Amino acid sequence: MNEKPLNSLPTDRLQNGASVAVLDVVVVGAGFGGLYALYRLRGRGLSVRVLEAASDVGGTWYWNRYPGARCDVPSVEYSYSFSKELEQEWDWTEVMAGQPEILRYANHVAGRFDLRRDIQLDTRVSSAHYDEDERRWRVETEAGEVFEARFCIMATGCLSSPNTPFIEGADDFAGPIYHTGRWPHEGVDWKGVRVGIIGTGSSGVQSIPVIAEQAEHLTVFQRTPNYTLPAGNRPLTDSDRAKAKAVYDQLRQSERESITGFVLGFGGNPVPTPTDAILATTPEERLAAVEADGFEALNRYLDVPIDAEANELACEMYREQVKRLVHDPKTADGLMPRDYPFGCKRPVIDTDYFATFNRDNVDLVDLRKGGIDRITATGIQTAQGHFEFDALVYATGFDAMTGTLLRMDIRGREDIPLKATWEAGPRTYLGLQVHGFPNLFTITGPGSPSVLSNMIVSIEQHVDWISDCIAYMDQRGLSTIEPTVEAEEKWIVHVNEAAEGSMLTAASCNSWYLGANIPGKPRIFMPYVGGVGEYRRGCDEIAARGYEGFALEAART
Ligand code: N01
Repeated sequence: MNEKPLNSLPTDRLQNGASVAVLDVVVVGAGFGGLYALYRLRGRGLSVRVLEAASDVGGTWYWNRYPGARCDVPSVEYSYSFSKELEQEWDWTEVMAGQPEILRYANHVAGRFDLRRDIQLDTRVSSAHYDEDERRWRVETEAGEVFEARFCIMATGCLSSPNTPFIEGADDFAGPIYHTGRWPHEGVDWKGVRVGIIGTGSSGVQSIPVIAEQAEHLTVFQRTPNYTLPAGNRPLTDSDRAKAKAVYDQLRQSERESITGFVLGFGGNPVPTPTDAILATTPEERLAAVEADGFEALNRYLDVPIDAEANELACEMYREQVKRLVHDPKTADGLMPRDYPFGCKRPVIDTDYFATFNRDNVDLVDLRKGGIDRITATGIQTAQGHFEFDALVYATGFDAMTGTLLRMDIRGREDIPLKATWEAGPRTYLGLQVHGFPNLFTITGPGSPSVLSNMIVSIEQHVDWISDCIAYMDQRGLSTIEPTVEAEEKWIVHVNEAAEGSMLTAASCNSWYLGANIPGKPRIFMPYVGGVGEYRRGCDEIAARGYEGFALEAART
């Protein structure tokens, strides 16, 4: 709940009889990005208000409450580093924390640092327009409230607009339809329920084993099998926690300098450094590796991410292990990914995913053998027949990275909409700013490591950079900052070059990184693949050179 009423904002003024809150900074979103932005900017003495559509803080962890939701980064790394006290007082219970625990952590942070008094919940932002005369952002909510601020920070998350594909007849279905990204807070009682689930990305792969345990019957509609690896999750012991707390400083430093923003992998063990070339192995050696280490055998090879032939050998090893785990050969075959490289999509982690298909109450419908025709009142009609259900689950993902920004009416100089500027795909400088949109910042925006990294490490880096930038401007009496066209163009070229030739951009890869999951979305590789450490150094150097590539305007006198 809000602890402070809106009318206690620092400066209000009347406009056409309505009250307008005037602030230094409006932050949109109270997930991990928005919470830290508020903490940091308020600490600089700025007036800040966070506007959040949800009824509480937590962002992605507020919405994604589906059964089995869990982080794919070890909990001691998927946590804030800005407060040593917070690090020491919070006790994670599992190597990879589940959604309820991460949400508790977000709430703890909001309370611990007295953030709630500047967060306005149940407030969906509908538009943000730049007023060139006033050099201010005018942010409006769906309820018609107006905020004006020198700076507007979009902390709206990368995976926050659910993708609900149009399937003919969905409105006719007699039972409930759930989306993993908008799960009911009261949970769902699956006892005695026949469930159909569409989608086998991270959300599907995580929820399928848990729903299967409770439902009478679960049918999985799979369009593309995924490469999913066991999370190796386990409870943390007191000794694990003590060890982690003793080395937090070194751990954070290593994360900041790393490529991905995390240094511990599945099971909380250090990410192994690959040493062998798969192309130099014999079929017998590869088979022996699978026999000894299962999916983990794939971690050994350094040529798999960079060489298509090597990658295909790894895919064969992957399929071999699926065959070993799934008893029914037809189901095993259906679950085997083919025709696209290992590592082209975000790695999925699971707990007992393949074993779930050995249960009597679980069936796979491999949509490659005949797709969904329509949803009926009683189930799903496919080219392979009709399947009857009491409830349906869409685990169909998100309009990633740009979806949430483009659903708002964001307009920059000359009233130009962001939608028009990004018509052919997102354009940013450093994933932080867009030319033509002065003083608008995007936390973990497209063109930054964002979704390729430990999000909290990247969030903290962006917020710190933005906070330092605002301080720099205030110290020098500067009123606006925005990228030059040239700097933005150069950065886009660099982002594209960095991803070229990797599995991430293979022609056969249809990932949400490329926008390929949304019909009509331009196929552009959105995140920056150059690595968290190198990116951070680049951003710091740009700031040290007086914000090279940005145009800064002096305040009007
Ligand atoms: O979404 P997805 P997600 N008919 O887009 C299928 C993060 N995350 O929510 O591959 C039939 O990956 C679609 O099929 P296809 C994480 O970054 C993290 O699972 O397009 N099927 C696919 O199988 C992750 O990468 C965690 O052929 C349809 C699925 O739906 C990201 O969120 C947990 C369809 C969508 O998979 C997104 O994951 C959960 C249709 N019309 C999420 N439309 C962690 O572990 C779509 N599909 C931290």
